[in-house]
Amino acid sequence: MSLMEIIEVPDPILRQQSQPVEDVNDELRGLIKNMLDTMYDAPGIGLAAVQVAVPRRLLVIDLQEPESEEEDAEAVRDPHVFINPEIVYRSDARKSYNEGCLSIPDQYAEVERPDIVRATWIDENGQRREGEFGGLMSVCLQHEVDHLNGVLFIDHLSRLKRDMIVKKVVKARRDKEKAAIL
Ligand code: GNR
Ligand code: NI
Repeated sequence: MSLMEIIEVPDPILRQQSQPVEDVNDELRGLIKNMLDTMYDAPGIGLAAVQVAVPRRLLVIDLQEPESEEEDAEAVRDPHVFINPEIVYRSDARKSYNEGCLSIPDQYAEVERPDIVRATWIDENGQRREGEFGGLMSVCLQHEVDHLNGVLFIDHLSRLKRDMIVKKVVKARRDKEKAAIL
């Protein structure tokens, strides 16, 4: 298992435009495996390649939702891989969700986005795919596609809230580094 380092704000890498994947080959499938391991370890429900410093249009999602309503139901792994995803339809209806981001640790805020989206993408076998998504899958897919365009969930908030969140992350990291030295 090979875990990758997750880049955090305000690293300018997160602002890069990710470039299309040209070839779905074993090297790419190796990267996908490492991204999934990194996402499960974090833990998170999605990860864009740019978050591990690879500015390519590639993202993974696993909502890790329990398969049944049972109290002790185990989350079954159900990884989804999206290569060169394009959102081709957004509903006018919007929905708000309390979002977080592995690149903005421990900070959450309500973000409003289209409720339903349709997307096209290529899967890990190089097959063209198309699908319609609602609920958390829709939220997560839009959050990840934003990453590919250098956009973070905090960009959907007021400048005041955004700046406050980035300051908090920077301070928390500084405090943690200080504690490690003492
Ligand atoms: O783990 C994550 N949880 C999450 C919660 C609400 C909305 C979006 C997300 S995605 C996030 C992982 C991440 O940062 N992906 O880019
Ligand atoms: Ni994120």
